[in-house]
Amino acid sequence: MKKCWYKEGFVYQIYPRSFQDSNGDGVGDIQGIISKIPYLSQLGVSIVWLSPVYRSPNDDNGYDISDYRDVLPEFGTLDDLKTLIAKLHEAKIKLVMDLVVNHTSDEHEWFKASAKNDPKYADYYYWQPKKGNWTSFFGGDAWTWNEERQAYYLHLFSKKQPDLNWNNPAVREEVKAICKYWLDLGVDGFRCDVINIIAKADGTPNGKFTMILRGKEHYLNNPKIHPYLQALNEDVLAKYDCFTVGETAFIDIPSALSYMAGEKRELDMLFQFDHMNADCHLVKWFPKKFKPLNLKKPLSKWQNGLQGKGWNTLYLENHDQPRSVSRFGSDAYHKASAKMLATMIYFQQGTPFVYQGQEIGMKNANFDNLADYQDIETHNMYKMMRKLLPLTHHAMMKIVKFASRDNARTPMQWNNSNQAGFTSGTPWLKVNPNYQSINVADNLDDQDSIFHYYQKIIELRKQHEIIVYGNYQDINFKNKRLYAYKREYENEQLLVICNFSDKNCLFNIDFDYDNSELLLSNYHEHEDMNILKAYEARVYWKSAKTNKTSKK
Ligand code: TEU
Ligand code: CA
Repeated sequence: MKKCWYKEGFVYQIYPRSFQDSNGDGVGDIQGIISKIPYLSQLGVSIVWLSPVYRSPNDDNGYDISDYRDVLPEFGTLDDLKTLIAKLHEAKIKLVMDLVVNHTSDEHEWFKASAKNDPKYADYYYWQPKKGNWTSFFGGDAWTWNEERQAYYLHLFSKKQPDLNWNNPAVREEVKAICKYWLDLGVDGFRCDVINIIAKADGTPNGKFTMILRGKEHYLNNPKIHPYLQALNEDVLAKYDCFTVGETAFIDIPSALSYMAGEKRELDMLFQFDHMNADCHLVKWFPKKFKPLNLKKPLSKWQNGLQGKGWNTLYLENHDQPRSVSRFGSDAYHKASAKMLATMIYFQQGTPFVYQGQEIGMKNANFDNLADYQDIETHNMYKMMRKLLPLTHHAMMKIVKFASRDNARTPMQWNNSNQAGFTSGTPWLKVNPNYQSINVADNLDDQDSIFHYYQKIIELRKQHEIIVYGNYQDINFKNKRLYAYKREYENEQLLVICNFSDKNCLFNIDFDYDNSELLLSNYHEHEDMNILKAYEARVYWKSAKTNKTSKK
C-alpha cells in the first residue's frame, strides 16, 4: 500500500457561512476562518476542506457557482483567500477546495450565453425541445423550460443549477483550466461535488419509473466518466502534489473501485453514503429507527471491500447531514456517546473527516417553525411530500427536524455570549439555543471534554501508523449493541470496542490484554474489565515490542 500525506492527514470541513463572522453582517467569512486557524492548530487537524466560497447567487449556499475564479463578496475577496491559503500553510495545514462542476449557476456567463444560443456556448448544457422525465435530487422535475432558448434544460439539483454537458470536450477543458487556476494559487486538492453523476448517457433518454431520482440509470457511474477523470488527472492534477476526494451518491464497492483501483488515476478516495442510511430508508426523508447493526454493517462492508484495493473516507457528518450525536448517540449520555462515536469511526482504515462543531458534540437544530429553516432542499421536500404523499404539516415538521440540512448548518458555537460568539449581528440562520451548554470555550476549559478527546484521537493517529494503515477485522459481528474490531500492522495490534447502548455490556473478546496498553477510553474508571458502561469505548494497543517479549 502506498503511503502518503493525504492518507495520514486529518481533515476538518468548514462550512464558511456558519463558521465565524468577522464583520457583523451575520454571515461567516474568510477573515473569520483566518482568525480561527490557531483553534484548528490546537485541535491538530492537518487539512481543511472548505465548502464553496466562489461567486454565487446562493440559491444552494454556494453550490451554485456563477464565477469559478472569484470569491463571493459576502465571504471576502480573492486576496483574503490567498491570505487564508498562506496562513494555513504557515500553520502546516493544507487546503482542499470544493469543486462543483456537475452544474453551474444559471447566472454563470456560460449559461447566459448558452440560453442565447451563442455558438461557442450552445452545447455547454443539456437542452432539448421536449420535456424529459428525470427528477431532481431536491424533489420535482429535473427539466425546466427556458423562454429565451425556447427549450428545456437539465438540472439535477435546483432550477438555478443547470447541469454542465461533460460530453462536450470544451466543458472538460474549462474544468481543467479551473483546477489549474486553483492549484497554481496553492490549493492542495479538491472535494469533487457529486462527481459520479457528471457523465450522462447520450441523448439523455427518459428514465424508468421510480420514486426516487427517475433517470438515474442514465447518469450514475456512467462508463464515460472514466476517461474524463483520467484526462483531468493526466493533464492537470498529476502535475501537482494534491489529492481528490469524490462525493459519490448511491455508490457500491465495485463502482467505487472502478474509480480508485484502475491502472490510471481517477479519484484518490470517495465519500460513500451507505452508513448514512442507518436510520432511514434509502434517503433521510424516510426515517426509520436507528439500529447500531445498520451502522456497523455498511461500515464494515466498506472496510473489508476496499482493503488493499482502495482507500476509505471516515466520516459521520457533513453540511448535508443531521448531527451524528443526535442520530446515533444519546442526549442523556451526550459526552460519552459523542466520544464513543468518534472512537468507532476514526480508528478504522481511511482518511478521517470531521465537520465543524462535531468536535464539541453539536446537536440538531430542532427548530419548530418551518420559517426558521433556510435550506432549499428542506423547503422543496416539504412542499413535495405534503403534496404527493400527502403528509400533514405536523408529520412533515417531524421529518424536517430529523432530516434538514440546516441541522448541520446552524452557526458554530464558540462561547456562551450572545449568538454563541459567531457574530455581533443577526446570524443568517438561528443559533441553536443549546449554545449555553455546548460551546468551544467550555470545551477548551474542560480537560475531559469532547474537544480534548478528538484532540487525543488526532494525536494518536499521528503517533501510530497502525491506526492509519493497519488491516481491519470485525469481532463479534452479530452483537447488536457492541461494535468491536481489530487492526493489525507489522506485529502490532489494536482492539477497538464500543458500546452503543445506555446499558452495561458484557464483552468476551480474545486479546492479549496483559501485554497491551489501554490507549484511549471515554471512561476513567474500569471497575470490571469485562463490562463496558453506557456508551463506553476502549482502544487497546499491543505494540510490536510487547509482542516479541510475549513470544519468549
Ligand atoms: O450534495 C449532493 C447530494 O447528493 C445531496 O443533494 C444530497 O442528496 C442531499 O444534500 C442530502 O440532503 C452535494 C452538496 O454536498 C450539496 O450541498 C449540494 O446541494 C449538492 O451537491 C448540489 O451541488
Ligand atoms: Ca461576515
